[in-house]
Amino acid sequence: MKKAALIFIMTLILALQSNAATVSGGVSKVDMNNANRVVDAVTNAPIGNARVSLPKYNYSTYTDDYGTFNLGKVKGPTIMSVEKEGYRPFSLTINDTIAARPIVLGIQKSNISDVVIASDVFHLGDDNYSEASSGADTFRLRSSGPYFSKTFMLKPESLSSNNYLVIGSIIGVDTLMARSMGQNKIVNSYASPPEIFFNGAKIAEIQLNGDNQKIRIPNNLIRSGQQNEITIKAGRNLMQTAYVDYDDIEIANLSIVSE
Ligand SMILES: [Ca+2]
Repeated sequence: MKKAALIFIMTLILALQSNAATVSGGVSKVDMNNANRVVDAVTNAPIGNARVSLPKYNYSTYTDDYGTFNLGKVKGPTIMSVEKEGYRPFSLTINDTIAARPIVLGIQKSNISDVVIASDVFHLGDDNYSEASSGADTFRLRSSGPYFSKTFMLKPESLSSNNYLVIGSIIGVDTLMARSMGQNKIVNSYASPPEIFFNGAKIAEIQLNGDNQKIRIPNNLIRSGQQNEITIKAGRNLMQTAYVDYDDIEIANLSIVSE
C-alpha cells in the first residue's frame, strides 16, 4: 500500500510538471505554475466551484473558473477532501512538504452505480491517543465511538459487477505494520487493525494508513435491491491490558464502487 501511495505521489509530481504551462484567458491571467488546481482526471479540464476542505483546520474554499484554489498553512499530516457534484468524492493525505508545492488533483466523474456512504471526515476511537500516533496531530473531530455503521441500498445490477468499498483516506492506524513502515513514532506499543464488516461478515483489516484503499466485497454477501450494512470497528492498543484503549483513527470519504 505504501508503494501504491508513492506511485500516486510520483504521478502527482509528474502531473505538476506536465501541467506547468501558463494559460491565459478571459480578463485575468492565472499562473498555472504556482497554482493548486482541481481538474477532470480524464479530460484534464479545470473544474470550477469544487469544494476543497481541510477538516483539521476547519478550512474550506471553492475552486475558481480555472480550477485553482488556495490552501492555508498546513502542519503535519492532514486530510484534504474535494467535493464536486457529479464527481466521486476525493481525498488525499497531505503534509507541509506536499502543501508547499502546487498540487494538481485529478478527480473522476461518478458512475451511476456509485454509492457514497460518507463524504465527510469522521473519528473513531475514544479520544485517548499518543502524540506519537500516526494521526495525532490531525485529530480535531470528537470521537463518535469505536464503531461506525451505516446502511445503504445496492441496486439489483450490483451482482453482475465487482464491488469495492473505497476508503478515501485513513490516518491514525497504529498497527505493528504501520509502525514498521515508519507511519508513526510510537515505541512501546501497537494496536490491532481496524476491522471492516459487510452485512456482519468480516471482509478486511486495515493495516496501513493511506489514500484510496479498495476492499473487494464478496458478491455472495451482497443483498441486491435491499439494504446492506458496512461497519468499521476501531482497533485496540494491544499493550494496554488494564482497560480498553481503542486506536483512534480518522476516515474520509467512504463509497461503494462497482466495476
Ligand atoms: Ca485511544
